[in-house]
Amino acid sequence: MTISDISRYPDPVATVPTKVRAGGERVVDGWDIDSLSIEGNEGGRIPSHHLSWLKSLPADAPIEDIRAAYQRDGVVHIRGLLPREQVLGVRKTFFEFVQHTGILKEGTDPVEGIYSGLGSQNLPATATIDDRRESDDLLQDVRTVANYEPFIKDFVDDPKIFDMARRIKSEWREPFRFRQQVLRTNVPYAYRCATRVHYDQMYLRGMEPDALTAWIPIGDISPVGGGLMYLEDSVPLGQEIETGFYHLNRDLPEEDQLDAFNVNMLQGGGLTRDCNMFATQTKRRWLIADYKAGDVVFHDCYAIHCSANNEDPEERIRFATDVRFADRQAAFEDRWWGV
Ligand SMILES: O=C(O)CCC(=O)C(=O)O
Ligand SMILES: [Fe+2]
Repeated sequence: MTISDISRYPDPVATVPTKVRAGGERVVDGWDIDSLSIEGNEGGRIPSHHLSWLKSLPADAPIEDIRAAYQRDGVVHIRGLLPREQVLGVRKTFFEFVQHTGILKEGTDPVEGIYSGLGSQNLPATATIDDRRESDDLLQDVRTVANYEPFIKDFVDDPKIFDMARRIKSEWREPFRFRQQVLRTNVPYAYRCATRVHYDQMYLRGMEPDALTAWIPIGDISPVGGGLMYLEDSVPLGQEIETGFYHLNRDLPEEDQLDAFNVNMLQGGGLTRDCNMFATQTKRRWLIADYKAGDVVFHDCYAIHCSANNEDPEERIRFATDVRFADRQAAFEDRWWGV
């Protein structure tokens, strides 16, 4: 018997009632969702009936509205929380920092982050997804170094991000930021290196399931640029799946029970690489957006999300980071403490 990724997990449909939002606009900011073609890591194109728009709120919206959206959806997309020029400045500095690798197209401005094609697979147009091998992550090492650069540290320390996290989680007694953010890059037309379907708590086991993530696009990421996609109404589903893992992991050694990469998990972590199948199986849609530099998306640690392949027609490298917050007075392991 072949064990597919999903068959290893409790069947969510059996226990969590789905609530698919009826209707919704299909054309937003000139993007017609019904003519978009979005491809996951595996499983091919996501049919448009499994796509919908993630609604955004302006940064100066009343905090009650922002909190209500967060509590209802497990995710809130804030437009323009940070000045666009500031975010583009970070993008430019980062791509200048990595330019020596040859990743940028010659003669282009680093702020654009236009891919040179270095290491690309150069397959014929007739190639299918099965012809492609997993792309190498050419920026892995230099990105790790950049994580410690002052221009990144200062950026993630911006009080506007912390302040919004604190206001969304106004019940927290002592909000703090995790000591480490993660920088992520996705070159266009790379395969099987998009973010797998997951919720963050699977990587945060051992701490109270109450962390808040700020996902920050560093540059514009169009709906086909490989930005994060959120599964609608997914917080109860994420909770349900994690409860299933808790039972599945109970017989493992204590250390392994907390491990997001233990024998019960997909190799390399996550629930599945096939976002198309996951949407079908859970009868939910992926919420996508036209992200702009300056936007920040806040999500719950049980909100299920992933990204699609970066198919940006302008060949821009998708660059983003994620920053996490929690209540220092909640029960959690000290591995997450900041200094
Ligand atoms: O940027 C990505 O692709 C992954 C980000 C993510 O999973 C998160 O912010 O929780
Ligand atoms: Fe995540």
